[in-house]
Amino acid sequence: SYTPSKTDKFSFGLWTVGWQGVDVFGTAVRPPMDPVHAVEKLAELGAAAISFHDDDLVPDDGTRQQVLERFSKALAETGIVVEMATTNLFSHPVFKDGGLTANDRTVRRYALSKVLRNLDLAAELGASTYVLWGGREGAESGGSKDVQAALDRYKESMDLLCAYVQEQGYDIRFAIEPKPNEPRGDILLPSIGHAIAFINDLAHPELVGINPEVGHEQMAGLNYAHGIAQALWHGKLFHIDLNGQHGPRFDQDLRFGAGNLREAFWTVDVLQGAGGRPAYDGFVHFDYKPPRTEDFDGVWETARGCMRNYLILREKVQAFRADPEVAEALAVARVAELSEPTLADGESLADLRKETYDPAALAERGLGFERLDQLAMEHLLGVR
Ligand code: GLT
Ligand code: MN
Ligand code: MN
Ligand code: MN
Repeated sequence: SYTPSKTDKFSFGLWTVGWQGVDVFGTAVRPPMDPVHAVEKLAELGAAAISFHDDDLVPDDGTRQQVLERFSKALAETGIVVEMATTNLFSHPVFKDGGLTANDRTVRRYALSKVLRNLDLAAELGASTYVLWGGREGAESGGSKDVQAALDRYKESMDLLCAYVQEQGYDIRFAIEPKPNEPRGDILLPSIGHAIAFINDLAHPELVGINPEVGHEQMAGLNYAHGIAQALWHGKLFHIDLNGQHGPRFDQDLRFGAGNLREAFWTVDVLQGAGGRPAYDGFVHFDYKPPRTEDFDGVWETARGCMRNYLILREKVQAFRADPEVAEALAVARVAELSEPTLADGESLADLRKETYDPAALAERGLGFERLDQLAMEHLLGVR
């Protein structure tokens, strides 16, 4: 029953299962993976979609046509769709000071042309989301980057890209992916909140949302479930990158469910529409790295694990929400009361000011949050 099917809308980046294990301290531990093999294997495991960077799929102009033909054939044969695409603006040395916000204007022009080229391919392959992860947009030192100028240039690029998409009539929306640091010492748009604030100052805010990654928020010590709840509140959760992370440290990119399991539970709860809100209905995209210890069997084990953990947690969350004792604990905790406006219809501030309050009595009431949380814990631990 934890076997995924296409209706679960699971999606994987080509660069995830295809990660060769190159890290700061070591070389590749696995050979490159043929994108066609990735598509076939992911289809067999029950995924619905894939995503890619330009350089993952078409690293070489010489073989571009041939690669795209084989790839499209694999998509048609497996029914796997391309739901998202993105640009690699971080690997090549030319991007050592960033792409869209590099100090060097010629680098910025090259970066934008690279995005445009892959955006055309994304549209051709039917992607609905185009992600921008600004891994190299940032700095290691204070004087080297004029942050306000960098934000001007980031905005300039986003405005141009939005206008281009509209001109071409592409059915694509952009999703900015925040990250606090790594590979740059400090990255611009470091958190969900920074990114949303930035989007509100763009020329076409309706075309731009965010693609928050579990580990990236947790690297900054932030609560991912709260973060995506706020993104939903702003109507900005265009896409998600699910993975696992053990608190603030380097970006671990573990499979979903590993690392902070409790936050994974609340994440699925939010995505499923906690408290009767509309659920997230986009693709459930995994962005993780199969650890270097694994051979290809281990790689597919981690892909299976991401989906299986999501399905297990979905079942746990549903059981938690359907549990009558949880309903009672929620009532004691006054959770639904928070949806009641503080001022009733027709009331004015004068009405609440003239009321007499008994703060001492109000302060005496316990809220029973710990019992509620223990119930969640017991669902998660499988004893209820
Ligand atoms: C890279 C990064 C991810 C981004 C990808 C999109 S690439 O692996 O670590 O978090 O989502 O560019
Ligand atoms: Mn990451
Ligand atoms: Mn990511
Ligand atoms: Mn990543």
